[in-house]
Amino acid sequence: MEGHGILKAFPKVKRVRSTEQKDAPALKKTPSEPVTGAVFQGTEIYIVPAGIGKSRCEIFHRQVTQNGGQVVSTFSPSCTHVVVDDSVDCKRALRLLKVERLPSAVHLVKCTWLSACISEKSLLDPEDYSLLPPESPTAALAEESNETAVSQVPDVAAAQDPLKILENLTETVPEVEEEHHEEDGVSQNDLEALISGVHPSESNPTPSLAENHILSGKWVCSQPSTTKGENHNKHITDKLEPLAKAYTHTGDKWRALGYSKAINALKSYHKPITSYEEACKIPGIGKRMADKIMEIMESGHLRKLDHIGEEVPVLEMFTNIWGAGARTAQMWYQQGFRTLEDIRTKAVLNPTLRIGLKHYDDLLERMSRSEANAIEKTVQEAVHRVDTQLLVMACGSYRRGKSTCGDVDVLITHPDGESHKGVFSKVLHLLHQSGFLTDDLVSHEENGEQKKYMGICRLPGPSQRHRRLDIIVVPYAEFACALLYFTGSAHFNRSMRALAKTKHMSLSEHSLNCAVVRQHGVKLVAGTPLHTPTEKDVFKHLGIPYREPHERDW
Ligand code: DCP
Ligand code: MG
Ligand code: MN
Repeated sequence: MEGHGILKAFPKVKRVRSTEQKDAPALKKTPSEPVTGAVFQGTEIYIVPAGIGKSRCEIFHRQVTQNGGQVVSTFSPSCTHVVVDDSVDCKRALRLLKVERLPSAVHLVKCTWLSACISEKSLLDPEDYSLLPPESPTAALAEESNETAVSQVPDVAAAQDPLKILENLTETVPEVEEEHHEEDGVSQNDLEALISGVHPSESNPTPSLAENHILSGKWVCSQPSTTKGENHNKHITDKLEPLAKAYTHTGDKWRALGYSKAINALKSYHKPITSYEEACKIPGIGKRMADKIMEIMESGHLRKLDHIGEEVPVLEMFTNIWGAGARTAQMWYQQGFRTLEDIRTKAVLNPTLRIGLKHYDDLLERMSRSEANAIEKTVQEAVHRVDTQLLVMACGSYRRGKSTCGDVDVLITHPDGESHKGVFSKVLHLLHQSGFLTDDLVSHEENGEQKKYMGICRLPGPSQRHRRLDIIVVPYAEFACALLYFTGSAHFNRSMRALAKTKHMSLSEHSLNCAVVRQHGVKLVAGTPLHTPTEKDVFKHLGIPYREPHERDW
């Protein structure tokens, strides 16, 4: 039954939909608790009260539901996660659940997983918090069923992950552990998250802890991406990548994550892998993954690829609509839709999806640098009609020097620190008026003193395509941090933020703060913004060499 995992992921859709429905205000049990985040979206969590205590249980419950998840009052096989107190071992957990073993799709995790998800603001890989020793009944079950089960079995190699080792030397490990040492069983972590809520804009799809911020013993952000070596294991990653993609589309995040971790590890490995033992030794590659790698090495093929479900290409086509994620795509598939024409004529579409569908082909295509430059110039012209002293810069992949760009990311600020105010709406008005902006996706997102626009534009003239355009207007005091953020790459940014954390600092698109106090991964003291007039200052404060934009292309 190879490929079973991919097909099996599908019944989850039902659960996802029922969660969506529960999120709908009319059906919500506790209307006083608005859903403010999406961290736990799609999860159905059972919290085993033993050892956790009532007050902490209630706090966890609130945090999960406030962040789009569902907490159930009894255990059922449809649960995605079962959370137990850190003192509970696997045997006891099964006893408490009154089951002999857990279905392979259910993740049995310590409650530090919940705390860490909340503080990291992302759904972390339960593998890192899993309760199961390799010889546990669940692991044995996974073995029997011949599943990849990357999410189930603790990855032996993970112990050698340099990131983990480094974390042991810094504040990050205590940040997510020992939370039940708090008085009355309520950790500061829980309290802080309760007070602040989880910011919805931080719904980063990639769990940050699980990501490799460290390469060859160094922080990703501290080394130039131009040293990114050749992929010596392309013959293997070429086979694993379609499988990772398939799992992403079917909504099997954990398997997708397991594969992408392995793919990253293989890509940065200094030589072609030649043996099973060698594969196992690489951080990010577990035994099961090593089996797959061996199969590819020996036969030149991966049988699992022959069993990718027929829904996968359909789901991929659906998620290629701007604004449609895996859950929307799965819902449509469940509703019987198979073509874009089905979506256009039969699906219920919000305005954003309608726009995404209308420009389906155009938005899938990356543009040349020269076209990105022409788009920047068009924006700049409008900006300078408002005030010639305004600074306008194309950031993102364009500033990193990529040969093609997925969109154009324009940053606007004013050196006097004041005159950026009011510019946003004037510029958008001018660009709408001239017909350059054709559709608005997110026309006005406030982010502190920063303002963001996401939309679609088209250069004048025949045969021009519609292109994605992002515009941010920022106060000059935040210029360097905003520029750094908007230049990316996203991976580079995550690495830099993780590095800042180890130095009791915090980096955002607004500022670099020092003297940040965190407890159990949660900020207790926001710290003091450092003076960062230029990007170079940010690197200097973090103690790493300055990297030119083209060296940040991780
Ligand atoms: N960014 C981030 N985290 C995200 C998304 C974006 O830090 N989850 C930052 C880094 C990106 C920048 O914003 O470089 C612009 O985002 P884009 O999505 O436009 O990405 P790029 O410009 O890097 O690539 P593309 O050519 O695909 O647009
Ligand atoms: Mg971009
Ligand atoms: Mn962008």
